[in-house]
Amino acid sequence: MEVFAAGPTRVMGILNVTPDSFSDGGRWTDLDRAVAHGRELVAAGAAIVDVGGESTRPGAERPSAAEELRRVLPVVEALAAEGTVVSVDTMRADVAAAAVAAGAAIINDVSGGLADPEMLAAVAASGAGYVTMHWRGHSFGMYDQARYHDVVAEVCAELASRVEAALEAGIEPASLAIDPGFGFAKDYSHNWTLLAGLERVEALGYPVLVGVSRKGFLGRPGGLDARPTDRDAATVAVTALVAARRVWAVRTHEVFSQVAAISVAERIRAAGEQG
Ligand code: PMM
Repeated sequence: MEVFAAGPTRVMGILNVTPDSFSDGGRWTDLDRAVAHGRELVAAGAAIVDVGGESTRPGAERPSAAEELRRVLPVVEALAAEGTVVSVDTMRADVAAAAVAAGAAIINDVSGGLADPEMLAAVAASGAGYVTMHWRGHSFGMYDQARYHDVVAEVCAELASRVEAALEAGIEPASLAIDPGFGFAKDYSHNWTLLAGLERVEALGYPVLVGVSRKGFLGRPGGLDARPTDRDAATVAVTALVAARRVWAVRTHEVFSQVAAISVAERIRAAGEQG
């Protein structure tokens, strides 16, 4: 799949059409404003816009499938009609199938197919790309699951088994990307250890998506980051470091600075290659 091809790191811009996401909940629930924000993400350099209708914030209540569809589909339709590559952040097979029919190119499933037994078959039948993320359970109580002997080894093993399940369901290897799931059933030190061990996630052999944008573990010690947007600078720092490794994509709220960070990494690479 073209969108998963090797090359410089891409930016996946986040468009949460939810009333309750942790950093942008409630901002883009109106259709016109959501579509306008999607266009802003593209204008800032996002290669993909990730539309989500369910918050995964710890303790968030799940919307019904009908409500999720109501939030997501019109936005997907409008952006895809303009030629934007749209991914849809959903754990539901019905939402995935309807989103692809509305023009989405990728299904971004934070549960890796674990939340809905029909998901992998639905994605395979749709022909869409699939991002499978490391996940151990719904947000309610997910920190009880943050227990590891070796977080990198266990995340890699669990991701590999989700890849296996996706392939068995008929998803093409070239249509798959993987994501270690920063912040999902991971505590502060697990997230940093995973970033330090990203090479081992890459060694699974699939494009890697990194989603750290504004997450709590990026906060500065001493409570200096009162608001999630205060973590944008740390998010850019992570983007620069992982872009130097050419991970497939970073999923971020703020796009413009990530594009700059990726451009810096690419110019250093080019200069090094010239000798
Ligand atoms: N994080 C969130 C939601 N969806 N999808 C992927 N693939 N990876 C992530 O890390 C991820 C995700 C939670 O963040 P948000 O509420 O700001 O969207």
